[in-house]
Parts: sequence; C-alpha cells; structure tokens
Amino acid sequence: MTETSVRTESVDAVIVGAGFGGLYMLHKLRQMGLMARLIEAGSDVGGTWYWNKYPGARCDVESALYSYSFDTALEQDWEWSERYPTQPEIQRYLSHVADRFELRRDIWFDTRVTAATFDDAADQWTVTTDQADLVTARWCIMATGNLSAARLPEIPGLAETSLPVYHTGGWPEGGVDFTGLDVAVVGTGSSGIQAIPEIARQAAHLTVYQRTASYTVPARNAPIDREHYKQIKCNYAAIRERWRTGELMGAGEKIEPQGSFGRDVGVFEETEAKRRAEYEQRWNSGGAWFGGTFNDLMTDVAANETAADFIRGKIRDIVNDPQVAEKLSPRGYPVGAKRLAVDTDYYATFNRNNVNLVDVRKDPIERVTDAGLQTASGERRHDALVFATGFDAMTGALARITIRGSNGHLLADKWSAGPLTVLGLMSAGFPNLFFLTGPGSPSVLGNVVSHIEQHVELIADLLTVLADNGQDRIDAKPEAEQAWVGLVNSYAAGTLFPQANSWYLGANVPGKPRVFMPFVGGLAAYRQLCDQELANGLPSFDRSASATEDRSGFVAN
Ligand code: NA7
Repeated sequence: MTETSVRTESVDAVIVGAGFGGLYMLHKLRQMGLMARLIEAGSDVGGTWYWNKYPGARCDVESALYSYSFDTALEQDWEWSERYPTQPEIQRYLSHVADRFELRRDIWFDTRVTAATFDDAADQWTVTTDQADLVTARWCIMATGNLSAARLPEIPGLAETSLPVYHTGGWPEGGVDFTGLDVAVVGTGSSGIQAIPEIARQAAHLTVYQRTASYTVPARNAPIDREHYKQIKCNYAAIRERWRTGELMGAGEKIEPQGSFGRDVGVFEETEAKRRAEYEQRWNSGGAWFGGTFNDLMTDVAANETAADFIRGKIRDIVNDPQVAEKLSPRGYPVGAKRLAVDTDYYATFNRNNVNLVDVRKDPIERVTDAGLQTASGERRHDALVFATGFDAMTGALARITIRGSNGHLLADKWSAGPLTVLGLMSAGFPNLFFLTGPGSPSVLGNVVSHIEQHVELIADLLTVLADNGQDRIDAKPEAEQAWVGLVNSYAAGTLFPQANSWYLGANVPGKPRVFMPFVGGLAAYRQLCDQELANGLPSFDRSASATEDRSGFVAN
C-alpha cells in the first residue's frame, strides 16, 4: 500500500479507539474467530493515555488493579514499578499488550474515524476516515473513551494568540520545556492538580487560574511494595473477583486483606474523635480510598460536610498564606460529587514563591492576548498557556463522529437532550452499534479497566447468543432504553452526585444538556443486571437474522 492509497476493507467488526477497551475488544473478537479492524487517531496504542502526556500524568487507581485480568500469564509477567502508574508506564504496558497479542497488524494508526453509517438493507456499518478509507462491518464498536474529547474553553483571543497554547489532554509528544518561562495554567481538576506541582518546579513563574477549588487527597505514591505485590500476584484471581462483586471497591495501601474501600459505618454513628482518626488514617495512607471512610458520604449532606471540613482543615495546615488557603478551599458542593483528585504536593506548591493563584470567579478571564491573559483586574504576561480544562466527557468523542443509524437518523439528533442507551451499551435505532462503557454505564465512577473488561465480555456474550441463534442484527428496544435512563437518573437522584457542576452531568460544557450520565449503582450491581439480561434471553433487545432472510420473511435457524 502506498501512502496515498485508500484502504477499503470488509470485516466482521470495526472497532474505534486503541485504548484499554479497543485493544481487549480486538483480542476478544479474534479469539471468537472474527475478523476485526481497529482504527486509531493516535500514532500508537494507549487511548486517553496516549494523549495525556502532560507533566505529572498518573492514574489515580493503583497499578496492581489498573491492569487487565483476562490473561493470567500477562498479569504475572508484568511488573509495575510504583503504587500509582505514570502515563509513560501505562503506555509501555499497553504497548506490551499490543505486541504480546500481536494486535498491531489489525490496527490503522494516525487515522481518525469521521463517520459511521448503518445500511438497513445489508445490516452492516460503513465507517469512513479522514484518510478516505472505507470499512464495512456487521458490528461496530465504539471504544472511543469517556475522557478523550479534550476541550479548550471559548475565550476571546484564544484562537488568535501567538503564545504557545497546550491542553493537558493533547500534550505534545516529547514534552514541553518550561525552564525559565512564565507559565499560566487554567483549570484545577485532576489534570491541573497533577501538572501544577511539576510545572512549578520547572518554570520560572507559574500563575494558576482557578474557577472552582477541587477537593484533593494525597496519593502517597511510592515504589510498589514488592512483598505486597508478590502476595497480590499469588491471589490475583480472588482479589479481582472481590473487586468485581463489590466486596472490594477500591484499593487501599494494602489491597488485601485490609484494603476494603467502603467501611459500612455512617458518619454520625461514630464519635467526633473516632471520625477524625478514620479520616486522618486514610489521609495518611493516601489515595481515593479516602472517599470510602463512611458509607453515607455520598448520600447525606451533613455527613459529607464532615469530610469537606476535614480537607479544608488540611489545606489550612499545609498552605502558609491564610488567604491563599481560603481560595484553595472548596465550598458549595460535596466531596466526591466531582471525581476526588489524588495529588502529590498540590497544596504545598502554593507555598513556593514562584507560584500565585488567581480566582477567576472573582477576577474573570476576559481574553487571551499576545502577551498573556487579560482578566477583569488587568493583563498578566505569560510565555506559555496550559489549559487543564477537561473534556467533553462521555459523549464528546462520539459526537465528533457523524453516526447515522437506521433510516439515516443521526445519533447527535437522538441525543440532543442527553444520551439514551440500554445499559450504556446500545441506543435504539442504531443496530449492531456498541458503546464500550458508554453513557449510562458505571465505568467512569470506578476502576475503568475492570468495567472495560466486563463490557468487552458482555459484547462477546451477546455476539455468541446471536451466532447461536443464527442472528446478526441486534437493537435496543426504545421502552428498555427509557427504563434504563430512568433507572440511571433515579439512582443518581438518591445521591449527592448531581449537586456539583461536574462533567458527569455535562455541566462543564456550555450548552450541553444537563443529564447525569454514569450509572452510580456500582460495577457489582451493574454486572448483576447485565447477567440477568443474558440469563433472561436479552429482553431489552430486538434480535433478528440478516436483512435478506428477514425481509423475505424467512425465519432464522
Ligand atoms: P476536569 O475535572 O473537568 O477539570 C477541568 C478544570 O478546568 C476545572 O477546574 C474547571 O473548572 C476548569 N475550567 C474549565 N473551563 C474553564 C474556563 N473557561 N475558565 C477557567 N477554568 C475552567 O478535567 P481534568 O482533565 O482535570 O480531569 C478529568 C478527569 O480525568 C478526572 O475527573 C479524572 O477522572 C481523570 P470548573 O470546575 O468547571 O469550574
């Protein structure tokens, strides 16, 4: 094939995205004897971890659990080096997986899918790319990720500035050298919180533009405890199973045996002293484990406020200047309603004399100039602008592809008031199209790798049922979709999650419908519902044989 030749292919399945989801999906489909083509916009595997190469990028789930469980030899052979994996180490891991299972031969890199169109007559998808490629496939699997559509804010002058502009979610290969520069970072979510301490150490000066103060807890990252890791490896299957069934919902410093995430105790069932000791212990152990200190933190405002208050106390202890500490103190929304950030030296960074903090609620950014940022109080000069302003989460990557389902209907139109799915997996009117950990699934609220594995295996099970019944068309039932969306909403309404302007709600994107997208019931409950669906013969879906038999009235055998 020459560089300019257009690739045309007919396969059983087309997969979009070579992150954790797409890679395992490809491997799984191959194991099932299906031919698949995986299309990836990046130049290598990694998905969100390919693009998020910003300084300090690191996963907030512990290495030993942020990994595939589907292959025991892989699990045993791979050695993580730190408690929390860095972006480069995750990228190396996924690269190893791609090589180990010889996945690269079925991946087109540097190719962005632009459209996917369902052909009702043939019951198949046609996928086109920015390289003018054309792939037809019975099955189309969007492994496009939930945090992959990076967003720059709409600030006047941003498109025109001559200053270098970076987004954490699309960091240049090879990194950026900020030595000697005056840098601005806009955004203080998880990405900003990880990047800010690193940039502060390198740059001559750093100004942080904060709109909402985030709750963040120390990671206490360290080289992985070899002895403990060895024990995990001896017990991996049991630990993973406990994770999947909800008994073990997160990872503490010691994943097994005392790392159970959620203590089954309410905040006000304990004395103030005991409560404080529990928070203190988790703060000192590090990690998102803090969120499981009590069982009512996400359901009771007063309970949650005790955790918020504890974190604000820590900020006052760490940050020398009381006014800066106050600015950094989150208020007005519950801890955990936006994903709890996990940091290294974040608050202490504001004690450095080369770092200052601007509260853009009080002093809004008005425009980007060629010299820096103009806020209401005046212009600040910068040499480089870093936007850690997040993503059009959960639906953004899908919205960037023109997806036309049955009768030419656009997914964008169908989802104009918010995403509609059954199980976060399929949307009615878009037959044979699967969303891997799509909106309506619980994925982003937990360890996404576990969720991805469950979803890949669920899709494999669905395809097996179809094959066993001589069918090759599946579509979600509209009434099942209404029921699922209703369930997702009712679960969320019973918690404090909707009480923050988070990307879970689409609240970070101006004009995006405000709908709580993830299923908050957890992986264990979700898995049970999926298993029931399979056991009951897929009542939420319509299934049929291919168009020819279907339309001529033949019954599939
Ligand atoms: P987040 O968590 O969406 O954070 C984005 C940050 O950028 C947040 O502080 C936003 O403030 C801020 N932001 C967004 N737009 C603006 C404008 N226009 N002006 C000022 N500040 C702005 O994205 P991350 O990349 O940090 O993390 C995403 C997920 O990745 C995270 O939850 C983990 O799961 C990993 P806001 O809070 O909206 O006021």
